[in-house]
Amino acid sequence: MDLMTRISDSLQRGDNDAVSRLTAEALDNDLDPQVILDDGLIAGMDVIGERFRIHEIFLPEVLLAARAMYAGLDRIEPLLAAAGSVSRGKVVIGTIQGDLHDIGKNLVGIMLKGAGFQVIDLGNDVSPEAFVTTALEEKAQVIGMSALLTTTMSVMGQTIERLEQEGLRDEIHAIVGGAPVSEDFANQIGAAGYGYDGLSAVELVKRLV
Ligand code: B1M
Repeated sequence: MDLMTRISDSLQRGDNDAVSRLTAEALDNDLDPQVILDDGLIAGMDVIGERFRIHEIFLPEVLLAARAMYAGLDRIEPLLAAAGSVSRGKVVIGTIQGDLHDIGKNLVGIMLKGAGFQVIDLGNDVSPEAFVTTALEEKAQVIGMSALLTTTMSVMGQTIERLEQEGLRDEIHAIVGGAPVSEDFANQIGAAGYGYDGLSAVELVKRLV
């Protein structure tokens, strides 16, 4: 079995020690961190998501898989986030109010740092007020919102409305991403852009700033 399949399988079993060890082994073998991320870690998490959706597994297994995902991410983060010394701009990121999923948001943060942006991470369950107030205080050019739940993704629109009310729409660009989010949805709520994954989020922020 190849290394990427072993990483994916170990993540699905929630075996964080194995994920950490195999990720280190892959890096020692000079495999590209982005490939380890896409073909090992995210591939394993996709299987978990599908099995959870069809009720083949339940929350405890998903939590173990998330812990294993972080064990792998800890290994590759320093390589993905080898940021340049000059800041290209400031981005406030967070997962929107009502939503506790933070793996994808953290990945986007790591990639932005790697591209030389200063990232202020507000964590998860972040209110529209907190996004806007922090962006103002920190003089950030971009607010990056992540959502994984269809039930609460509309809160992203409330952040944009708040920017509008404060007359900040031209100054602070609000971008969105996350599994249930699409380009159409981003246009619908008046976002400055939509990022499909970490790389496209970085490209988007580079264009906006
Ligand atoms: Co939850 N969960 N979960 N979960 N969970 C999903 C999202 C779900 C799709 C599973 C399913 O049914 N198949 C489903 C949502 C259904 C829906 O809304 N229609 C779901 C559910 C229902 C729930 C609970 C409600 C379950 C319950 O309690 N009954 C509950 C909600 C809690 C809450 O938030 N209030 C819940 C809880 C959890 C855990 C805590 C157990 C855990 C999260 C742990 C954590 O994040 N620390 C968890 C997990 C792990 C998942 C799945 C399996 C995996 C998510 C993940 O981390 N993917 C997920 C299934 C799935 O997504 N297929 C699922 C890996 C990650 C790298 O991808 O986050 O998509 P992702 O990020 C990507 C892109 O989307 C993009 O870039 C990233 C890198 O490529 N991206 C951006 C993300 N943010 C971006 C921002 C950008 C740009 C790009 O710009 C700013």
